Amino acid sequence: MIKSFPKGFLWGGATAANQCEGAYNEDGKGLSIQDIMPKGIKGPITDKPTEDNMKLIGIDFYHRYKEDIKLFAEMGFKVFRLSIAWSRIFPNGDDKEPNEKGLQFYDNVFDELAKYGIEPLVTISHYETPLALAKNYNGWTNRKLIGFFENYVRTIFTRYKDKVKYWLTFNEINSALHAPYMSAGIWTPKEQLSKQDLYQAMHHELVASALAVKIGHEINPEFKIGCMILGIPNYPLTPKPSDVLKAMEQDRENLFFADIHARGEYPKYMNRYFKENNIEIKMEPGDKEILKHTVDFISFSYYLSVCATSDPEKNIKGEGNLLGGVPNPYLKASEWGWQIDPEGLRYILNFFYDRYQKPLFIVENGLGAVDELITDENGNKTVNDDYRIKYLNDHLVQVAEAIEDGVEVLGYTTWGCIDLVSASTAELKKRYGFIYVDRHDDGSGTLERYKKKSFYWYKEVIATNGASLKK
Ligand code: BGP
Repeated sequence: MIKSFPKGFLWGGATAANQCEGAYNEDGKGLSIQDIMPKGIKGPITDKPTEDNMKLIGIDFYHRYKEDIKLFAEMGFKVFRLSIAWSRIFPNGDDKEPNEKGLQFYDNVFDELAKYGIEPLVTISHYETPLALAKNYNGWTNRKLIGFFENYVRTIFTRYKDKVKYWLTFNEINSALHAPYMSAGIWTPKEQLSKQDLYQAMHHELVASALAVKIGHEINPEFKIGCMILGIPNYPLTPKPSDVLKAMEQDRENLFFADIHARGEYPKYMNRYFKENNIEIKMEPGDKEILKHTVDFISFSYYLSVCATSDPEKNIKGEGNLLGGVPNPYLKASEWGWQIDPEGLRYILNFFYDRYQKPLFIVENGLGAVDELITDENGNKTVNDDYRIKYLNDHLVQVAEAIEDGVEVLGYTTWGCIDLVSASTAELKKRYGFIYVDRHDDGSGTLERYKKKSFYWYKEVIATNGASLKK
């Protein structure tokens, strides 16, 4: 029997505004970069919102949040991760005054969560930069974004200081190197961006993130503010020393971001990388001091691991969320080609904890799959998603192992606890939820919610604080 989960462990689920809220132009909301990318990162950017963009309606969380939160409460959620859509609060990003109706919406959501004793975990920027900041300033390449972000975080920290304790600054901040438009609102096409441009933009985000930590702690010293990293361990494809070094290098591409957030300064290994790639980060006086405001905890998403090889012929990129990598011959993949590796979660938890000795929070993990809605013997519509139950069970068993190893884990929120529109491909066919939403890629569907088999399974896991998991 699994006993490792500590008392007060934060069990829950995760979403992002642009993937579930819909109401993309209601109550004063401005457009976000997501509103003109109907096919996700793999498709074209359009010049204005088009009807085939599933995110414009999402799953209508904006109007149905009460019903959804009630279902989360029925599962026993202790925490619910959501993001604030920056463009609901500052429609153009650079506005002087916030949009009151946008602020009110999140007040309502937080109040609803409070009714059930569910702790909100709020991502401040989850792939949804206001479009005007992308078009008029070229997103985070422009240092001015730091000031706009500061205004935004001051506004929400002040407004919600008694309602929200846990905050995350930028979702998967390391993904900006790979998806600069979606992740950092950079309008210039990726192919035209140099490494200099990208790392300079990243410097701006990193300063903004540390500034948020500083401001947050001034506004409410009780705040717990974390960074959010796309977690993806790189294993050497073979024991060849050059493969091991390659894995180390690839890991550092991501660790760079966690290192700065957790240690408060640029890691030394980047000096060489910057020199060899002609990168010179332009810093302003005071930047180094701001970076010293380190996070209270490290959060990360975890879906898969990849391999690294020094052999160019074997360096064939497999599928993966935003990063991908060389497939591991020992692992099986999901229907979308993401390699499933529960033990990798134990590994990365230990790895992060050894490196930083800061509490960790797994804020995304889950299986995107095609679900079939059926009618059971009692006439209820449901999904027999045993594959999802197995995926989550196996990962949680490894979380328990990591806790047993001594790792401090604050909580676990499964990605897309209710079906929502996917980030990378903007489809609804790829479902993650415990709750099925009747909406389809052709736009049809009633938006009704149905409980899947995994709904009852997760409820039991939470009620037993993990003891019902199967080793
Ligand atoms: C992460 C993002 C999420 C989310 C998830 C699953 O990279 O932070 O927003 O969507 O991946 O990815 P997808 O939706 O592409 O299946």
